[in-house]
Amino acid sequence: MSVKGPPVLVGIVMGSDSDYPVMRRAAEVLAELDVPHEVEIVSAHRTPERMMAYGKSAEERGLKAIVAGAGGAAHLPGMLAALTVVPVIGVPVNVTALQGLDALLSIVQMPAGVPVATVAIDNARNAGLLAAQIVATASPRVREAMREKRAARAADVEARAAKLASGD
Ligand code: RP5
Repeated sequence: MSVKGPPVLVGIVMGSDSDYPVMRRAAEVLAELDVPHEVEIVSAHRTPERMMAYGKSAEERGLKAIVAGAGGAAHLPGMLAALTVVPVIGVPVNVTALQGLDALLSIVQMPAGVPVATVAIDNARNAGLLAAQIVATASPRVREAMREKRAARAADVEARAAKLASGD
């Protein structure tokens, strides 16, 4: 008997398992916010058919956002964005001699018409947070979880500021 979980709302994909140490941070923050997500390896140049199938089925599978990470020429986010109207957030991964600058430019410089929201090099956590905010537009529960997370972060900074000011 298979137990059906809640529908997956965010897809996290990456070109290679070598991207996973960076991309896992998107999964971590989505787990913290209790947003159902999946993690897949989908390479634009090594498995183009798999990428096509993933992009074409994203909407009907109910995905509300896709976080796509890749290094080097990094065409995965742009190609997925071309295949679906589900918003795509690209994560440039630092895996080459150019330290992620190649991936950053490749992902951020999409020609007009097919946008890819792009976060900083290796900042998969921000990509996860942005995906959660997209989900939150239709989910008061996730919106509240985001607010709580921001408040906790602000309280943490206040505590550090107070500690510094007290000379401890
Ligand atoms: C890209 O090539 C992947 O996204 C990865 O960042 C990079 C290197 O992949 P591996 O050779 O480590 O599998 O497609």
